Amino acid sequence: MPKIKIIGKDLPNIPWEERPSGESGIVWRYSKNPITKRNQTENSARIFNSGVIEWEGGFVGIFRSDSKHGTPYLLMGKSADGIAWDIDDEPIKWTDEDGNDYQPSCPYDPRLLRIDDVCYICWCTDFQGPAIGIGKTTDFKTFTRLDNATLPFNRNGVLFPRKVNGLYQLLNRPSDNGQTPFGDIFLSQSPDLVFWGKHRKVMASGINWWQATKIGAGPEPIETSEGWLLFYHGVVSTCSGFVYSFGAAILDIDEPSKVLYRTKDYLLTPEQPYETTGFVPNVCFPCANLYDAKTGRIAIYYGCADTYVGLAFTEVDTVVNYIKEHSQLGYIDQMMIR
Ligand code: BMA
Repeated sequence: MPKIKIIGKDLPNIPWEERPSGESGIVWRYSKNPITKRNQTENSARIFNSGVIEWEGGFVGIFRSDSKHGTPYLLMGKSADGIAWDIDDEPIKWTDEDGNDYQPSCPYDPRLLRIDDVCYICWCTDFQGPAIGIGKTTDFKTFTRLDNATLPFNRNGVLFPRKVNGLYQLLNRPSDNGQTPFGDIFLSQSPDLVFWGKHRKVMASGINWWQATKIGAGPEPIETSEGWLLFYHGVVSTCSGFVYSFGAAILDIDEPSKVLYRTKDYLLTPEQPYETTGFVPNVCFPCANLYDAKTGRIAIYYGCADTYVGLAFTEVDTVVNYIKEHSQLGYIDQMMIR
């Protein structure tokens, strides 16, 4: 039994592999990474930054697929073990709440989570520039797209798995229309997933080199007895372009715009060939996590080099204690900015 409690379901069948002997990382990679192939479906050139949840005893995923002409699509997949995936070749079809056709243009980087009995998908959508799109489903057969949650330009939107203080909580990252050489994490709140306000700043980039250029939220935050555990990506600009690593933070349970701790060092950085070589080299981009309340095991799904999906593992006691003991907050993180 972990000492730090995860508030969530017991999911004994999430993907898991013990930390290999000789491995000292707080987060360790699955030995058979990557878990998706380069041309996994007929029309996909690459499948990577993707969302996953437990569903009816197995798992469902909403996958980012870049087509061979370049446009990204969202594909649905199913898996019994969370590792071997059967992914549709046809994109998800969306309707609005009245049943009218309502397809997103250029959807990518989906996050998938459940609030009560409804599953939500947040993605980056084209709204005359990147913005946060939101949709929902209760059966993974019909998908309802809601109004976009933000104006352009914004990326890396993810909801919390429950309301806090009666409001839905959406992490997001104001951006630009291109490759964005800046970016901090903000929080927006809503009573109904339609009207968003009470915007708060959560965390800034810039404090350590690996997260100097920009940061962005990863998977849905995990509720623990120590606060919300959030994996997030951090980017540094180098002579050869951006390098995407990931770290983690603990946010206050009742006031999630307040950062309690965040890792000074990255937890995972591109080192393996499938992370350093691909369509966009040097990218580790976490988009999903599965967690088992009973054992404290956490499986993290991350995009590798914009080409594959990889899996990494950690345990709640290990990672939360590490974050607390190796934390460095920036000046801005400690200020309440409205
Ligand atoms: C970001 C997003 C991600 C991608 C990353 C690295 O701006 O577009 O989908 O993984 O760049 O290319």
